[in-house]
Amino acid sequence: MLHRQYYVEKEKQERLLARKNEKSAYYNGILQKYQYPVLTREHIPLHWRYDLNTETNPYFMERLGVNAVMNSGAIELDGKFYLVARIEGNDRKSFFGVAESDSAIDGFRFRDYPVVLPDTCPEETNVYDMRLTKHEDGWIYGVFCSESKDTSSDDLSAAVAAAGIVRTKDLKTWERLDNLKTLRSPQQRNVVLHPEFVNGKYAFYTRPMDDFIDTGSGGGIGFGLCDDIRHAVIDEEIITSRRRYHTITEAKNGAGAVPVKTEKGWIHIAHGVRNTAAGLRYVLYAFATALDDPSRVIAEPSGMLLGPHGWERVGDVSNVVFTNGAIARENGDIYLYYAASDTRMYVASTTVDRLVDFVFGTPQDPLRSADCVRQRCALIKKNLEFLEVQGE
Ligand code: M1P
Repeated sequence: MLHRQYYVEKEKQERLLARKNEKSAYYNGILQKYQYPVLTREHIPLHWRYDLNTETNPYFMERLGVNAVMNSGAIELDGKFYLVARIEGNDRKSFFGVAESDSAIDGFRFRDYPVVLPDTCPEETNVYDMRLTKHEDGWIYGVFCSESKDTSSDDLSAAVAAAGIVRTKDLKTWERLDNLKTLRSPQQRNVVLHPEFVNGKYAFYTRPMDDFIDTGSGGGIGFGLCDDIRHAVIDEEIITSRRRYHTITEAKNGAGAVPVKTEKGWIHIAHGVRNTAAGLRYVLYAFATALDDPSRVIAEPSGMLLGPHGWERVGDVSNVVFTNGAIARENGDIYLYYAASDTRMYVASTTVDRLVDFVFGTPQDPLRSADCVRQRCALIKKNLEFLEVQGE
């Protein structure tokens, strides 16, 4: 027999899953944010969390609770929208779950089981943040962070981050490949596989780092090539989008969604991190690289594309927005999935045309207040003159 509370919780969840998303009042002309999260811990099926049998769970307690649903890879397959979410259990361990919907902005439902990755790395303690790349070789690759304890250190929390790689055709059966080896960087996180071959090789955006948290000497988002995806080894990483003093990327940055191919270049949406008195602040930013050389930055608009606002600022790791998935549709629509404060998932929409206009039409960061105010005054002057001409 099922507990009566099961029906109460089930009804609540069905109401949540059926709720239509609405455009938020937030406006910047670049992105349309949506009001409600697309995935939260409340979206996790009840049978993943409760023991439904009243004999073994007479009080209908959550036995294996879920703390957060965040950083999700995203992909469209045969007209359906899929998010491969990072689900963090109450035990702090993360794992992946596939949620699907007929709509890009709401209605996401998890499948009956989470993703069961081939357990090929006995030292691996935690996995998270999968980026999904539909590669021109015909496979869908998932690149994620594979975290292990740093056994060379006496510090209990010392860890090593590496990039794990899986591939699939249907998001159901996953083949695990060797973790990426970067010969010159001891740690890796935020690794993204480029969707096309570059000079006949697989190309990765990397994030060279000396340490688990601090990037140390890592100068920004890296780029490297490898011959064999099943045993991926990158010798040289060159830096694409650089970290810079007194910018949104000063502390660190990292590749986010798989780059979107446009007529003018590859558009990247990444995260930038800076330090504040309240801790690290994560925002999203965009830049473009050349079609014939996806490592060469050709446009870098000033500042952030999206920052944590309102309730997005509040969560387990507050003041964070983070993306590792966007869906660029054939009709030019783009859906950017982002997590707020490492707790829940939101979506914002835009189009290729708007993103290209933002990336190529927005001025660069002049890097100094004096130059920034000159830049702003030039805009104000132009606008005031224009308003006068318009008779306003
Ligand atoms: O807590 C914010 C984010 O921190 C990490 O990103 P980065 O490696 O750039 O610091 C990631 O662990 C990410 O999962 C998390 O959202």
